[in-house]
Amino acid sequence: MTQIDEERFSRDFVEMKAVEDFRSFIGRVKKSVPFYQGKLAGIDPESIRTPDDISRLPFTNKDDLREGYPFQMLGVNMSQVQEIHATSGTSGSAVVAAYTANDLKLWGKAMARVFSRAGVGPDDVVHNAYGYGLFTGGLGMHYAALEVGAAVVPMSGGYTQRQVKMLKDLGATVICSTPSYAQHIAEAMEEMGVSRDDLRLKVGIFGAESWSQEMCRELETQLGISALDVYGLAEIIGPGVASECLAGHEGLHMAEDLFYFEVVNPDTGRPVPEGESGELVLSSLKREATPIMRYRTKDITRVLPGPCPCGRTTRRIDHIKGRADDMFTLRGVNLFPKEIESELLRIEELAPVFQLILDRNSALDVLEVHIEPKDGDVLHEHLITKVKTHLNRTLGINVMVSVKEPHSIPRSEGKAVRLVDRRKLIR
Ligand code: DLL
Repeated sequence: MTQIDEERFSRDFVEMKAVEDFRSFIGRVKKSVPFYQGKLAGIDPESIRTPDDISRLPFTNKDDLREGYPFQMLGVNMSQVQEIHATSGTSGSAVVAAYTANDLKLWGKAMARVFSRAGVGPDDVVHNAYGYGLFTGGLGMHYAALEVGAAVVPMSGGYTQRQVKMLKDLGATVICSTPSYAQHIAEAMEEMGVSRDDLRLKVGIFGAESWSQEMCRELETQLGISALDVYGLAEIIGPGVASECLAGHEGLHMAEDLFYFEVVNPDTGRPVPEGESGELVLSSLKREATPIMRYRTKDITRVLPGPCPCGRTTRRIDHIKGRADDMFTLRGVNLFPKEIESELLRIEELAPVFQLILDRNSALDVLEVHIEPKDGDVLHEHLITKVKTHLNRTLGINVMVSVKEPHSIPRSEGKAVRLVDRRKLIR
């Protein structure tokens, strides 16, 4: 069966199978993971008959995984583990994600679907600029290329001028990186006098961070590609949980036969009606080494209604709006960094980089927006007024604006740090 066939099952079948798979998943994790033995004590797997039954089971959150560091969440013997990844742990201890041989097959399958949705196959050369290492981006894309029979160039991040040279010399048709790093590569191309016509790129597979539609359009124009969004997280599998197809930005197809998903109200934990925004909750139904039940991702999205024109029947989620952690409130307006990115990218005089510094002035949150002019000669006063007025008109917020020297805002080689929250440092 091809990846496409697996994504065209009838909805009734997918939904019936999902509950069945969930039931056996509960039985399995209850036996194999000590953490779930405690958490699921008193719950009979056989009592799980409907999505509503699932929605009443306990959640797992990041603190549970941190407390389980390094191996308490392991559901197999170490002799069965073949690969171990970990999240960076910048805001607490790291979280370990382990894989058995079957888990690596599962990951390959999920990632092959990502590539097949993007039209990538044996004739393609994949330039992989996601970081290789403990981060799952590099190897996830690598396995996808192997699975669909494409040639892969394992660039990893960094050495940006060399990235441009290799893109050109090796005739890459596919680029994989974070969207912010792709922006940096596009900027380097311009400086090196390399145009999109010197490259053979046709598609970009971008994810691991929030990015706006404006950034997507910019990358499509700069690189001459379809820029597709891919979503995932190490705790569940890595990249491959969901991704866009070539139908034209119609949302991200969920691999819902491999990963059970729910969207819940972040305050109450109860499911939201279809189409309403909430927090994505994921269960890695088939994972052996570190299986996770009802994981609170903190990622905010919604289920898109109706079928996709591409013919796949899997449900789709909207682009991730942001992480619940990254949302801030300015005088009553709730905002995610991506919404500010959308607006800044509409201002022509600005380079496509920015940083947001969030601080607290007595009881009120204040936001300073760091921007860079595209052209060093532009009047700073003019830019400051323009950005302030634009953000006030479009988002209804008052911000401070600081114009930085060209090339002084740090460029990202992986996940960009868009928001520096100084309030957290004060607390
Ligand atoms: O970022 C896996 C990945 C690698 C996804 C390459 C796509 C491409 P983690 O490092 O565990 O895994 O970070 C997971 O990144 O909970 C989201 O907050 C964020 N994230 C991932 N993909 C997207 C996306 C990888 N497409 C965390 N849009 C997740 C927005 C994303 N945020």
